[in-house]
Amino acid sequence: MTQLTRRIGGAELKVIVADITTLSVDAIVNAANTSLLGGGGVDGAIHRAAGPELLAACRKLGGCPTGDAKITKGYLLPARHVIHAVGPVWHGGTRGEAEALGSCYRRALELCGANQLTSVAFSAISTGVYGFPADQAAKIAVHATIEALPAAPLVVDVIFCCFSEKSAALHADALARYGGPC
Ligand code: AR6
Repeated sequence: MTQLTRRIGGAELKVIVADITTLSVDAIVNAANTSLLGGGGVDGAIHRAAGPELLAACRKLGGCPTGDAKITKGYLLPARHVIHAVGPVWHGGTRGEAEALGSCYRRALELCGANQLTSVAFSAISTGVYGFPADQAAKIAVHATIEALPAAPLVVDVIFCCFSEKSAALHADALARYGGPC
């Protein structure tokens, strides 16, 4: 179910509640860890749905630093690519967590631009096991994504794919308020 849609420049941004592994988009953005070798949460779900070729491709990438992202094919997923972003572990907010989280969204869009992608769906990076407060993370996700849209000029569809109504409400609120008073 779509919670909110907003057009910004040439792109339509949407907040939905869904299992990201079911989305037919050019790329889904995974919440990975620095090893890129899989794990639980959305990462586990993506690897299960993509099949073992995804892990084989990830092994060749040599890991990924926090705040950065790397791209693979989507294999058995309906999505054509997976962008593996590594969010920060929450340590209270004083260790550059906000900057690292924003960087994940920016790097993911840069990869969309470099690969001529037109549609991308983000998971709510760092808001599960990594413990980033969901309200702050939603604002960072929306702001960093909108500010990085010029890096991906062909992207016309951006989806914030939330796994709960609560997460979707936070993203919808951040998206609705963007550009307005905070
Ligand atoms: N579709 C969409 N969102 C999902 C799905 C799904 N199928 N499953 C979970 N979520 P998390 P993190 C949401 O813990 O906090 C892994 O083990 C979930 O509700 O997956 O960045 C990695 O390997 C939450 O809102 O990622 C890392 O070690 C969001 O996805 C570590 O967890 C992110 O939760 C990364 O932790």
